[in-house]
Amino acid sequence: ANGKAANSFPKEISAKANPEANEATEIAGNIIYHAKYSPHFSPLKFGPEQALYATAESLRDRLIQLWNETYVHFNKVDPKQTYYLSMEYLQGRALTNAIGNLNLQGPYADALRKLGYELEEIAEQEKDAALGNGGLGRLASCFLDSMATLNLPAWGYGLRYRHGLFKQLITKKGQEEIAEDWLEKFSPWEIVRHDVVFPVRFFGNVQINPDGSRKWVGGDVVQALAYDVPIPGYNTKNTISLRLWEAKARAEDLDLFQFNEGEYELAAQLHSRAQQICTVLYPGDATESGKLLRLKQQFFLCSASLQDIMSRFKERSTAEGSRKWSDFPSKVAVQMNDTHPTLAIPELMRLLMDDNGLGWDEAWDVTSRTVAYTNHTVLPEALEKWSQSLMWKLLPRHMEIIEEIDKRFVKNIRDTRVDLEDKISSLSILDNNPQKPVVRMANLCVVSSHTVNGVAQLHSDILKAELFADYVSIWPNKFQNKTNGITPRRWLRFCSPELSDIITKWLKTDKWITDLDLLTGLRQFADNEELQSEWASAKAANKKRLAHYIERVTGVSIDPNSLFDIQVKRIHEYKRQLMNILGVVYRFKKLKEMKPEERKKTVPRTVMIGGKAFATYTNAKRIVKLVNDVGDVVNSDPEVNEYLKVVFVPNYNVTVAEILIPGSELSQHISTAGMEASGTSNMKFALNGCLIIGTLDGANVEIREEVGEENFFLFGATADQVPGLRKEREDGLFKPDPRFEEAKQFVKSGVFGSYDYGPLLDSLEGNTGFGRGDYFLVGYDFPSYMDAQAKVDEAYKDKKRWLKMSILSTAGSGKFSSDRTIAQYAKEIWNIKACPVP
Ligand code: GPQ
Repeated sequence: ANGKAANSFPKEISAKANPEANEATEIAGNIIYHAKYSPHFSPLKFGPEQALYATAESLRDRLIQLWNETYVHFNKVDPKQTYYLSMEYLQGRALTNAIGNLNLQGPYADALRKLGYELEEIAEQEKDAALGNGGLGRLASCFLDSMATLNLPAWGYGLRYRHGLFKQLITKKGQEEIAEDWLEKFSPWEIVRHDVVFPVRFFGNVQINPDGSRKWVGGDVVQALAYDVPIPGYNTKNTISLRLWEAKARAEDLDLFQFNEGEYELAAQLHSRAQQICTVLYPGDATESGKLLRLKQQFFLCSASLQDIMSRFKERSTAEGSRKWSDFPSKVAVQMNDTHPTLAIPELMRLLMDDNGLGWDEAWDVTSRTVAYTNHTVLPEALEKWSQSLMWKLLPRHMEIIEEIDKRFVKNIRDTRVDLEDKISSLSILDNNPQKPVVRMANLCVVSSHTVNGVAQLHSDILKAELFADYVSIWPNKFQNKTNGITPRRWLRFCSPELSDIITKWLKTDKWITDLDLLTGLRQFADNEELQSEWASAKAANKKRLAHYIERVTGVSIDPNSLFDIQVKRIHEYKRQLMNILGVVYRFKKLKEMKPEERKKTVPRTVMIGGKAFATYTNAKRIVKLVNDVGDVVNSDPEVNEYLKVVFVPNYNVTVAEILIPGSELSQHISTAGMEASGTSNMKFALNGCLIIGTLDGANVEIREEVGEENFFLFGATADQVPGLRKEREDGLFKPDPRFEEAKQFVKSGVFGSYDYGPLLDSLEGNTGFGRGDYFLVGYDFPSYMDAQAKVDEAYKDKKRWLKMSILSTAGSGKFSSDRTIAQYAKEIWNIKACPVP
């Protein structure tokens, strides 16, 4: 609080009674109204937390108004509408974003000041909505922002997990996970729709009716209840919806008889089973019960969403008169975010046939013209395969339908493509391997969708050349690329207002916020000294803010004049945080060996690494531990710590990203080529004038093309070299670089403590014993990585050159707006048009 009236309840402000009433006064009055009449806390107190909820509710009033207007307008125009089905959304905080999208920063800041608070301070009270794991979930959230901003008739569907992504604690043991609870108090952003409830069945059996039709009966029925999160577009009235389903048992599912017998757990069995469905994001699926729960979640999302979509279609049909199911694909597009919502396919078939009386051919035609699939990975372990027996148990009718889809597909290939005979076993949906019969979800998606897309050009090319090559020969026009994007509102305008204002000043317009290609207009000023000095001071301010944050959360003080080098993303061996930290270890060793006057000539660096490791991913956790151990030793070394600091940034999430990215100067996107489908943080960093050191992987390829190769620190093997290099390695032909050996040896020597890094380092060795023979080619790429790092140091010494590269990086980032991505989906996959609220 700014020392004024904070914490005690302010006097009521009435806009009417005040002749000087302006927007800020009105907002302040509204905030107080909510604090008083939508109370969530004991009366009389108005601390920062009370202020946050009341402020959010005052905004929610506006959002509900806009949401209603949008809904009424869509209903009236009845355009074709897209439904984005995703098991994950990484929304982050909503307050600053909503205020910014509605362009109310000034009035809200003034209003809160009247009440004794700074807007930033209030915004910081909000918890992240972390209903996702990483890139895939954040992409879905950026897409929603763009859909609303482009006035597209589109909605998101997801699950209302009680516990989102775990909170990461760093202790002596390394990473520890604790449950996060974004709904601990409540979320001011969701609106429960008590009238939107659908039954979702699990288990049971298939009943065959006298007329031969089939019906799924019995089993457990759980209610899906809708919660809507309003998604405002930027500078438009259009406000769309993220509809999150919550699982609820019915009252009659509580067995009162058993309860009165004292059998409380038994009595509430169905209640607790229903409750489990939305309890946690991505439950561990190593066990059978974990697998079952995850499959239930997936089906729950698909069934509830499709029932909702179909009932809206029917409602609008009645309004219009007669409309047939064959019109469904001209009114509805369903996008599946990876294979997680694949069950939408058999569920739509089932609802059309069993509940609405369509025949197979008609239902298939409707379904396959409605659904499209986005692939986000080529890693075999991430391609979903569900056990057939589990599926038969949980979803018997869907398994019948999947078998029939597969049977017809295989017959069609046999009849028309003799050349593919020996490919049938890999093309088919069911893998009937007697050891472990499974359903291959990606195959079901490809066979059933009208369009399949990858998420960066290189990734889409690999999909066509490898993973889906034989399908391409069957359906050459089914496959597309849609390079990912990020919303420039959250990832530049709101997270770095300083840099945004400079851009607006030099471009003489703020239109770049919705037309990001305008950033190319900065190129002509890249050498301009005035711009460079403004640019440098905005960066310096962001670096200072970042340094404060790091000091606050880790206790490590870092030098804002050092080069800020950041790698933040999920911890995964293919992303190669291990290469980064081994590079740091080598740098540390060399600094130790230098004479003091030699050290003075080096470029001081602060290396920040952050990210969460999946709870059961042992090697990823060892990497987290190593980064922390290296940091402890380096940061407390009086000879070296002026020139090198190493910080593990705990609990990386959307909000932390909003602090790190604006303050970054170099960021690392160093995955083994061919393994990162796209990456999206690379785009956020580049947009914020941060230079990239990276491989030719995912969207790095396109970023380098856009910003210019002289502004990108490239190294490493290319995707097409990787298989050959792995083979060479297996054949014992790999000669390790001495720097690589030295770095590993240094870790083994115990300088960084007594933790046993043996198993982690062994994963980088040959093809026998431990590990996978350096499957990720850390050893192969290490020397070129170190050479590229040396070039970074050289470039940083020349401040003007670095600033120019930084400006050109931002100037070349226009392509990576999610507005561009979504406009392409709308035109080339969904066939939908903007529907702006007048
Ligand atoms: N991605 Cl399959 C995820 O974050 N989770 C997943 O389950 C899968 C993919 C990422 C992918 O690794 C990144 O390269 C992409 O940039 C991101 O999806 C969005 O497409």
